[in-house]
Amino acid sequence: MKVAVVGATGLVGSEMLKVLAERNFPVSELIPVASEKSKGKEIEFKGKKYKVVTPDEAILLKPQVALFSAGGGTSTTYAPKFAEAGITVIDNSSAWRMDPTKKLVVPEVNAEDLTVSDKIIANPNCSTIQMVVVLKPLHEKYRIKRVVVSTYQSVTGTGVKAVQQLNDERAGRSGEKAYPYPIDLNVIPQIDVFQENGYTKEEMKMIKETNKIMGDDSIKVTATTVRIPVIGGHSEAVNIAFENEFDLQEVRELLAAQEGIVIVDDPANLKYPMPKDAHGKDEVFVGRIRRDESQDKTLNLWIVADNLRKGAATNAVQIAEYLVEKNLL
Ligand code: A2P
Ligand code: 11C
Repeated sequence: MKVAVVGATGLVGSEMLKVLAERNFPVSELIPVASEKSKGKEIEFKGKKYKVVTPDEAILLKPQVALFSAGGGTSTTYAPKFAEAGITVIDNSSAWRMDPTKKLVVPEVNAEDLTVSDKIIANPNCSTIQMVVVLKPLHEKYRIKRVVVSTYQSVTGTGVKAVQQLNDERAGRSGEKAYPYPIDLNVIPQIDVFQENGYTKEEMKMIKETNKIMGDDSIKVTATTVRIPVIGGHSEAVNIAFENEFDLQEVRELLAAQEGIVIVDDPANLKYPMPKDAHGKDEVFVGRIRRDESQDKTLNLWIVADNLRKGAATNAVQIAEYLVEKNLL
């Protein structure tokens, strides 16, 4: 299968290449795509070298599927052009996520919604993906009324420039800034831009995308999203209020049975998920599972995942795998 990766020189794009190779996605020919400035640059994939092309050139090469992670602008302009050429686009930007005509997919939650006529499929925001994988089996069993989430997000979510800022600050070098404040030895309670309601765009994504993916607008979600000086992944403290009573042991069993979740929850031995351990992994790690003793039918837990993996590249590749498996390309 001819596969294009649009944004192949970027942080998420290069992770997509790694994930495609690791999971042995049936790639017969890779088409790495980036901006005009990267044209001709060589990208290695499974021991072969491929030359970077522009999006217009990629369309002419007729891949069957294109994984996009080149920013919202590129997706807005090019995803429809790829789709018109019969290429299925899996788009990691926020450009199409809330478009009612487009599916927003986390395979463990709503892959069954996909049909052969979905030509632009949206990949959700990283913080949303790792949370809904956990919410899904719990909602099915106990019905979720409300979710209160606070995030602790890796600088890799911002891109190369932010990783550079953290490394520069740690090394005492000056350099370009991705954030308006120092990130090393600091915590910044702002991810993306502020909206009129006082929430950030990242917080509103977590709210709206969760409702859309879960297919249930009755789930109330509120979020505080925070950037921390960490590289390996995003962490989330999540408080979940249910309509029905739950049993802690059963919660553990439900989560353990959910594909893609690994439980790391052994307080006696100081075992809990941390971004250092999630780094480079495809799974969502869950721990600190305990009752909220201040309120009935309410659970607290801690979720960690590599935001470039399950939060972006892995989820996109899993969507592609599903399309192949179900013959939907
Ligand atoms: P390039 O390296 O040529 O700028 P990141 O999010 O890590 O900054 O990466 C963004 C990715 O999107 C890069 O691969 C970048 O390519 C790519 N990109 C940016 N603008 C365009 C564009 N107009 N067309 C195609 N790819 C683009
Ligand atoms: C962050 N969640 O950590 C963002 C990055 O909508 O895909 C991903 C933004 C998105 O900064």
